[in-house]
Amino acid sequence: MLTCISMFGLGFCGFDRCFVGQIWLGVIKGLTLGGLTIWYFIDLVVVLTNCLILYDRIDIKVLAWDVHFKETTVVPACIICIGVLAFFVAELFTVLTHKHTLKAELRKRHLISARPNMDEIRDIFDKWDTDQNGKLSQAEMKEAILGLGLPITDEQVEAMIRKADVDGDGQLDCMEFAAMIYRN
Ligand SMILES: [Ca+2]
Ligand SMILES: [Ca+2]
Repeated sequence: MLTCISMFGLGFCGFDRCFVGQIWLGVIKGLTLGGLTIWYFIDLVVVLTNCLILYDRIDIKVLAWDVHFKETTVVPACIICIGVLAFFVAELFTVLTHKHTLKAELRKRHLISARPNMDEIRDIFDKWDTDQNGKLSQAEMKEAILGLGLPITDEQVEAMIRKADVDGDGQLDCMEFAAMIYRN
């Protein structure tokens, strides 16, 4: 359970410390936004390391942690930990592969040059933005990428947008789209 809390980022709000009964540490951690994220990462590493190497098998007793785990939960925690890590690595790999393929495909079709300038990118953006609202929605992205003959699922488009969506509105404006192409 602590593995889940930590891995899904809830340690950032202090939920991990609250969960093990350290309410005040949890509240302080939450108020300081995970100790300005540094504390969050240290705790995350402690919990994950504990899961992966089955440290002491049942205890975490470092950095003011004082937790005693039931022996039966150690192995499931390790499995959850490996599973979630594998999921994140797989998702990152898929996104990187798709971004790479997308750019390569655009080049192959001479839609962008080897070093695309902003005009080239804006041309593609305008073509893909079929409702002309200045933003690429998930549906517009998917249609355009499928139009290039690249198979892509809703989940993959969503992950691609999520990685590039700086203002978090769930769509890509021209600058976000350009940054995604340039970052490759
Ligand atoms: Ca649009
Ligand atoms: Ca956006």
